[in-house]
Amino acid sequence: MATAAVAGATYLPLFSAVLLLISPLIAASSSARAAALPTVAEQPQELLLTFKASLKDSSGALSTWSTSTPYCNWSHVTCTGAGAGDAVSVALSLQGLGLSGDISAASLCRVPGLVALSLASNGFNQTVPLQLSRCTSLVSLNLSSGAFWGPLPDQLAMLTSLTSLDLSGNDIEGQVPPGLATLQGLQVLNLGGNRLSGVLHPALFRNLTRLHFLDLSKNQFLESELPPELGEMGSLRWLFLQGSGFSGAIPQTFLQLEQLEVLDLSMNSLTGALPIGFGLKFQKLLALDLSQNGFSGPFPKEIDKCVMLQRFQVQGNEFTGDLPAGLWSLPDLRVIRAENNLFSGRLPELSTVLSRLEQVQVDNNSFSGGIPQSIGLIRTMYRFSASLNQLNGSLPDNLCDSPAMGIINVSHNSLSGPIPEFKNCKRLVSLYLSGNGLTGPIPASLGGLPVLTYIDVSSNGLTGGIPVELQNLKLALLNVSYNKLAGRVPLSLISGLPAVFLEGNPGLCGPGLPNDDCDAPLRKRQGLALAATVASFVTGVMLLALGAFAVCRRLHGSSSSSSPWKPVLFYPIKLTGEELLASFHDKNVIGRGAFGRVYLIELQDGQNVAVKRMVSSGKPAFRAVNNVMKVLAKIRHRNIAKVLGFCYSEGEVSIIYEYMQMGSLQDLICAPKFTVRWNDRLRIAIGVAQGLAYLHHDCIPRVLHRDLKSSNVLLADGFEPRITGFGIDGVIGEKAYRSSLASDLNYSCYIAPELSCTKKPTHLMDVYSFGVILLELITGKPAEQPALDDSVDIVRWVRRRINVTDGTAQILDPGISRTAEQGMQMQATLELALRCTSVMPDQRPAMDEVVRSLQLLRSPQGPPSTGIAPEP
Ligand SMILES: *[C@@H]1O[C@H](CO)[C@@H](O)[C@H](O)[C@H]1NC(C)=O
Ligand SMILES: *[C@@H]1O[C@H](CO)[C@@H](O)[C@H](O)[C@H]1NC(C)=O
Ligand SMILES: *[C@@H]1O[C@H](CO)[C@@H](O)[C@H](O)[C@H]1NC(C)=O
Ligand SMILES: *[C@@H]1O[C@H](CO)[C@@H](O)[C@H](O)[C@H]1NC(C)=O
Ligand SMILES: *[C@@H]1O[C@H](CO)[C@@H](O)[C@H](O)[C@H]1NC(C)=O
Ligand SMILES: *[C@@H]1O[C@H](CO)[C@@H](O)[C@H](O)[C@H]1NC(C)=O
Ligand SMILES: *[C@@H]1O[C@H](CO)[C@@H](O)[C@H](O)[C@H]1NC(C)=O
Ligand SMILES: *[C@@H]1O[C@H](CO)[C@@H](O)[C@H](O)[C@H]1NC(C)=O
Ligand SMILES: *[C@@H]1O[C@H](CO)[C@@H](O)[C@H](O)[C@H]1NC(C)=O
Ligand SMILES: CC(=O)N[C@H]1CO[C@H](CO)[C@@H](O)[C@@H]1O
Repeated sequence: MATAAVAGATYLPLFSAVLLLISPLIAASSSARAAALPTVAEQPQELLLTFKASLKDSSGALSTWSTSTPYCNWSHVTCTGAGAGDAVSVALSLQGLGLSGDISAASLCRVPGLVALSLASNGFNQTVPLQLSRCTSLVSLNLSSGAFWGPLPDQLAMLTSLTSLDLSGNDIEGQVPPGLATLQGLQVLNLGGNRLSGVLHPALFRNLTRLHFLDLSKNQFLESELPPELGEMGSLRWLFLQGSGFSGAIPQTFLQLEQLEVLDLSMNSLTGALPIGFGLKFQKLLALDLSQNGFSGPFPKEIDKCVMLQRFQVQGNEFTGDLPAGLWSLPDLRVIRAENNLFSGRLPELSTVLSRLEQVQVDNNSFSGGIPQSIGLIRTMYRFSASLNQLNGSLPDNLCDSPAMGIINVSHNSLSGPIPEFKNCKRLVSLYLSGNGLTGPIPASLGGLPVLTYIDVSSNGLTGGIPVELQNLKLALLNVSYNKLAGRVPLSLISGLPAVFLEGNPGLCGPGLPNDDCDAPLRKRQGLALAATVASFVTGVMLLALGAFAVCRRLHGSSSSSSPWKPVLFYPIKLTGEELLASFHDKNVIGRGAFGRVYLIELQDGQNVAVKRMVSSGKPAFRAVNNVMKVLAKIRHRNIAKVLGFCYSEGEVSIIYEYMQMGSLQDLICAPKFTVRWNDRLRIAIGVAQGLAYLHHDCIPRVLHRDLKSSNVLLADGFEPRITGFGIDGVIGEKAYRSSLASDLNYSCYIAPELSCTKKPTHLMDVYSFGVILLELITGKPAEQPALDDSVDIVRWVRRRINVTDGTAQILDPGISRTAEQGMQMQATLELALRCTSVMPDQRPAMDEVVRSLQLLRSPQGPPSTGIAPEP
């Protein structure tokens, strides 16, 4: 411990004193180490500071690096092994700090005991520094996504201690130097997502025998066959070669990769048949992806030996013959994707007890025979899609009885018989039956399926009328064209449906249809009252599959018919639990965030409310939620959106908020052109500041927002903002709150950097988020990705530009015209925003001070603007 902590100290007298103390110890150790004893100028501390000085650290992430603290205490530095006489091992974790500039590797590499270096996710924009090859003690080097370009230096081969080398996600080009084969200790090699080209040298693979992770994916210029030597890397567990221009067949040697857990060869130009025995030894394989290649021939039946396989993806090839029967009964298999091949034969019956299949996609093959009766009995199945085959027979009655089933697509087959009375399909979203020979009526029971949204029964031989019950559904697609349907089309369906969805049924009648006189044949239907709900029809069929499926997966707890959803309302609005549940539809989604989705719901009286449906709540108790919500509902301020109520069901909470017709500030900013005038932007800024100041300083008890972002700023008439989405941490609990936040990187740029290292949230974290909104207003750019070619967030974007030029002209939104005075206001606001987004919390102003500063700006004599003084 003495060596480490003390070598870092700056007091020379103390340093020499300690040297005296420990010199016997040093003398006793090897002479090599004595020789390596740093001279004063070469103390690790100084070396690291030289290294820091070479970097551009525009966000001040390395501000703790200074002579006043031992370097082991600096942020992003970890020292280990500082115990009795051991050498210290130093790890630098500098990923994601917005660093750029020149890397002074020469001084860095003289830091003794430097074992790990990560410069990942920064913006260096330079070649991989040759000097890094001097860091010979490095065990782990991570330069991924650091904006490095140019060739991969041969000299990296000197880093013979490396076990992990990650250069992924850069623009590295040229060949992979064969010299890397000297790195025989390497276990992890990630070169994925670069511009590597040429042929891979066999020596590379022959010598790297310890490698267990190899990623060469997404190097579209590699032109290589799969090297047979790869198959001799017996330790390989993860092999990612997708999207890299590989051609030829899979070498026989691959069969020996017994440790493989993931094999991804998708999106290459691989061809030929798979080697016989493929799968025999893959006892540990979890995921196999051969999709989008040119493989042909039958699929080897030894795949049934892959007892741990979970994902099987071979879509987009030219495989022929049966899908091996043993595949279907693998105990852990979740996903079979074999669409767009030339497979034939029958789909087998499955074990309904043991199968864990979730997704079966075998569209566009030549499968024949009937649909397996067991599909609907596999409780995990959510998607069965077998369109464009030659399946015949009738639809099984139980086809969608699986409690998870969301998507059924058996269109374009040779199915016959009636459509069964599907009644148990509580989560069915999409039902595609078109292009078969189905007969009989459209069952009225479909109208009772709670989330059914897409129905395509076109091009069959269906008869009878269109059931009025279908009006109960919130349909986005109802295609009944080209059948033999007749009778009156329910009114709301006519008004919402493009006529093409009805065409090809001469017997249908109603206003606007070729046959608009219904009275003659079908008098008996006239008595039926038509519900007033008007379903809106979206033709964007593309959206359906995944989005809609997500809805139905979320609908846990809705399987019983009496809804457990009872809203607690603090204002007189008309909304029942059933309506609420029925509105949780993809097409109503107006926002997605860390905590779940926000739905826009139109009430019976035409009023709109926004409902935030929390997904990963910590299952709080009703009583706790009720208490928190009561507090939130009492907050009254003209810049704060009302909390109208909430709905609680088995630990799941949805909060009902007031909604503003103009949408959110984010909608405005992300619109194709954000042209709101500066005066209005300032008004928005002041309103948000006032609302936030109210939460912080005037509410009893005080409330922290903790999720302030432009999508949580709603706009009323005249750009009067209302803050929404506050106080969620109180509802779901701190733990669930933090883990949700961590799961969503989209809005991470609003989150104060200290959140991850402090237990207790503070009002200054809200101030940071507010600063980010100010920057959005000033620059006219969205916070997450201000420049299209740039992956930094707005705070870094602005700080970089401030340092590059001394002016701020680049930063202020060029899209709006401004007077000289407004220009000055913008500058002053920028200054304020920089203070609010200071990395040091104690340098941020409190919200009441922010309000005062902004209001002063708007008053006619506004303060003279000084230059910008960003953080050091
Ligand atoms: C450095 O860190 C150690 C252990 O974390 C702590 O005891 C010490 O006070 C720190 N020194 C300074 C100067 O911050
Ligand atoms: C990288 O640097 C070059 C000049 O060396 C410059 O033209 C280019 O715009 C820079 N790229 C980025 C993303 O900063
Ligand atoms: C390299 O750093 C990135 C970003 O921190 C991280 O995602 C990745 O896992 C690291 N690579 C290795 C091999 O640890
Ligand atoms: C591969 O390993 C052998 C023996 O371990 C060694 O002699 C040879 O130099 C290595 N090849 C390269 C290119 O490092
Ligand atoms: C069916 O698969 C073939 C390749 O096997 C492909 O060319 C064709 O486009 C696919 N058809 C559809 C409708 O996807
Ligand atoms: C389905 O087609 C097969 C021939 O492919 C035929 O033998 C069988 O009888 C058909 N089944 C039905 C129910 O039509
Ligand atoms: C169903 O299959 C047809 C034909 O392959 C396809 O056009 C349609 O997009 C599919 N629908 C869904 C929801 O998968
Ligand atoms: C409706 O079905 C008809 C007949 O199958 C088809 O031509 C049309 O493209 C379908 N429309 C949509 C939007 O699916
Ligand atoms: C994050 O943004 C991407 C792209 O805009 C979107 O697809 C994704 O759903 C977002 N994630 C969340 C959790 O909202
Ligand atoms: C204002 C400011 O932060 N300027 C810095 C910009 O970056 C250089 C190094 O490239 C520093 O020396 C300046 O202090």
